Amino acid sequence: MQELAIDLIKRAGNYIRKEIDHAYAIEEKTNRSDLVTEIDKEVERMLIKGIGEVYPDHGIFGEEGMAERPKTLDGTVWFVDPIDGTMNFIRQKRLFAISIAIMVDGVLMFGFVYDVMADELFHARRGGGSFMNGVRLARLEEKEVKDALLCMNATWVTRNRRIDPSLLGPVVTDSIGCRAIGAASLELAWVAAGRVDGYITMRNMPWDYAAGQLLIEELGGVVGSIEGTPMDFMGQTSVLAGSRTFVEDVLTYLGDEKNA
Ligand code: 2AM
Ligand code: CA
Repeated sequence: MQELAIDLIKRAGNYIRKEIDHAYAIEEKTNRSDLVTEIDKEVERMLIKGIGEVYPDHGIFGEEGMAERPKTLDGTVWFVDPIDGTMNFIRQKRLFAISIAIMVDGVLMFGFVYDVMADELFHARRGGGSFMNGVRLARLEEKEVKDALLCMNATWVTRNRRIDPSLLGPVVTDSIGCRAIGAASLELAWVAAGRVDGYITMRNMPWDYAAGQLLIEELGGVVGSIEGTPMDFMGQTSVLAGSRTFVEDVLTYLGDEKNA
């Protein structure tokens, strides 16, 4: 499965790099910041076809819905995001990723995040560690918020529909800085690589976070919801990711604020 996933990702990466400078159709999905292009759809079709040829009985959750989604997580299921960070793909032509995770009977077994333009492939295998371009990544450093470089979109500290904007403000204030990439899978991969120390978002789907989650867990880190609950992989969720120390510290901030 790992060999197939990496082969498909590399082929899809070549295709994206070839098409990125050509004209392509862009559509809005739920709102004007939620975009899909014909490249996203074609890459998802390529990935689904490639998986289906070798494993016709595996389920596939693809973001763009090019295959019928499974009803449950029984058996082997693949979470596929053909382009995570479509806005970056369109506007910046960099900092977007192909994200694939493989789950067996509800347990994440493999995760792949491929930064297409940087040619950086992050991969993890349950019990086998996490790697970037084949080089093993180090365990996450345990860091409290005050020593952490955060990764979070400014959306969540301004007026928004999902969280009181005053809750995460103190976390940003006390941290050593705040960055945002705009591609969740890559933000999680950067936590795994120690380039940032934590990632927070209020709005992610399993194909955004599943691969990155395994990358982080294999390095001793924690990925859960902002309420401190485990992921359920069946719908939209918040994500709080980092070393155990970081995650527990953020939960303390949120608890203190809620109880104040
Ligand atoms: P996408 O580019 O694959 O849509 C942007 O901050 C991050 O959030 C990206 O990883 C983006 O993935 C994801 N995202 C954007 N809109 C979303 C939505 N409505 N639900 C879940 N994730 C979303
Ligand atoms: Ca996508």
